[in-house]
Amino acid sequence: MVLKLYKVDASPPARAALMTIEAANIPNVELVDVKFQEGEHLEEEYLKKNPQHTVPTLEDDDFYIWDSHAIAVYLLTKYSKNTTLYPSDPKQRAIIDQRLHFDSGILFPNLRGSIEPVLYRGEKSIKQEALNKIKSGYEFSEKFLTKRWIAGDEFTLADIFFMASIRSSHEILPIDGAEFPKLTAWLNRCKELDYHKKINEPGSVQLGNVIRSLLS
Ligand SMILES: N[C@@H](CCC(=O)N[C@@H](CS)C(=O)NCC(=O)O)C(=O)O
Repeated sequence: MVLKLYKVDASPPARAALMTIEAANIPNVELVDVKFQEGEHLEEEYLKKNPQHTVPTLEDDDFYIWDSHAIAVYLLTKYSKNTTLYPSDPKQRAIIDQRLHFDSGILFPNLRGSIEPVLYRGEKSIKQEALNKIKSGYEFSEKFLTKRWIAGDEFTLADIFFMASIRSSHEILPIDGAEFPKLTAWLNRCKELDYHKKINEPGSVQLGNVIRSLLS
């Protein structure tokens, strides 16, 4: 078995996949850095693996899968069957899936939409409308946090994905602790985790620094 994860450290979805691998103790995953600046993700060799040219992409022998959410669920169901990160109980799983779709459809796209004009189109500021969308993601997340973790009493895959997108968004629009007390307390709990310290914090700061360096 050869498992390879193609990633970029500043990428929130790549960090979510990396943290899933750490949280579930999935061994022997070779990490491959994709040279974004040099356009490596647009080269033929990468496009054969993932025609959508996104990171992360997972290679499992001759099988390729991309989208961080699909990668995480694949890894957990294949290599970590009894994990509490993604329990088999239909209702628990449905809540986690709802949160994952929220990340995939709202949290991460709102972050990506806010920084893409700066990263790729030379814009020198982030539009207020884009910041409002990020804030709306914080508002919904605050409402989801009726218990300790994003999908209930237990730490799950949902927390890993929200950690990646929300900690990164915090670099662009700092979370106001008075306005979002539950979200702030939850993020502080996440900050205690080893893989947050090792993977998510430095990657988020790296992303923030790149954006700040491009803003006027
Ligand atoms: N929904 C995808 C989003 C992946 C994504 O947009 N990744 C960005 C980096 S953060 C990327 O690869 N951008 C390069 C491109 O789209 O060409 C996932 O969760 O994996």
